[in-house]
Amino acid sequence: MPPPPRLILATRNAHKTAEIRAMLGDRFEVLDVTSFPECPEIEETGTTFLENARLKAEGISRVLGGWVLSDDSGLEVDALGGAPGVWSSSFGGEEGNHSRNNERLLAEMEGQTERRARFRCTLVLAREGLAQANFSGSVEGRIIANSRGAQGFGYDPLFIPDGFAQTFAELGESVKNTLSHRSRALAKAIDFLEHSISK
Ligand code: ITT
Repeated sequence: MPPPPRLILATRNAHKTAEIRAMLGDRFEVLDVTSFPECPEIEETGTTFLENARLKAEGISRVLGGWVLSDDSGLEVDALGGAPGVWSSSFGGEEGNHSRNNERLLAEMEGQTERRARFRCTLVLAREGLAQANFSGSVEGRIIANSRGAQGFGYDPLFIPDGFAQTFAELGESVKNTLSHRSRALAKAIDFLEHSISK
């Protein structure tokens, strides 16, 4: 059997890599940019998930050459007019500080009766510096008033998906991967990935 084709993820978020790797199984050799120290930090200057996903996929594939998949994602809260949205990773004031992000979200939602929210994810697949395709997915749910659960990352302890009584952080990766925004976007990408990357 030949080795599986390589797919590089344009992310430094180890949780995204773990989820995507688990969902793709052994179809691809999945690596992320932490395996390539020569990869630059890509500035996310876009105002939409698609723009930022495209910047990351094109920027990394320009440097590494092969097939690169990026993920730009975030949480939209109706009572906050769609915030934190594309700024989800720095909502608490410090990029990637999930506990500060969650503290700010809890503070902003205090006393709010409208708790509806959704996670969104856009994936962009690029090659040689050019985007080839994009895929999006979302999952509806609500924000609770106190953090619950220790699995997952980011806003997972504050988000209960519709149809469930537990947060993503309580449900864990195997359940989350059956219904998350990321899994729904990836399900749409699978055919394209298998047909393009194996050639
Ligand atoms: P890369 O840019 O390196 O991929 P990142 O974490 O900075 O990593 P984003 O810019 O796409 O990625 O920001 C996504 C943020 O949205 C993430 O930091 C979380 O705060 C939130 N988020 C996205 N998907 C999530 C999920 O499945 N569970 C919980 N929070 C999530």
